[in-house]
Amino acid sequence: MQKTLISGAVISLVFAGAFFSPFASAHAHLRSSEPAAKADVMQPQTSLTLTFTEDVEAAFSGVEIVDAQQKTVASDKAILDSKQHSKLIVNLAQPLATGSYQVNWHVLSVDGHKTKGSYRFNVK
Ligand SMILES: [Cu+2]
Repeated sequence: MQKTLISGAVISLVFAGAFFSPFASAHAHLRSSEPAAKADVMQPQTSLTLTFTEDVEAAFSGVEIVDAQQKTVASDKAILDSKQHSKLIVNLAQPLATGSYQVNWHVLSVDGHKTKGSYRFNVK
């Protein structure tokens, strides 16, 4: 009886490890963005998309856009793409004026890990 319980517990641990370990090291890093990092954008920009390596929780994730004068650009709260939960969409209040912008993002991955980063792009 005792032996059965212990081996049951060991088997459960092995299964739990096999199930969780692929996710444990897989934090949500920025895979790509639109506009892309360091891009020079010509067309009017009314939204930004950020695609991560893992699905993220929109409620605990955010994107801030600041201009060259360190002023925050007015935007809606980042929302998840309805079909792709690794993609955040930020709609801007107005198209971006010519200039240099920095995007500061922070996300909570569905595995419970927080990551953050930033990148820049230019509107020509
Ligand atoms: Cu993680």
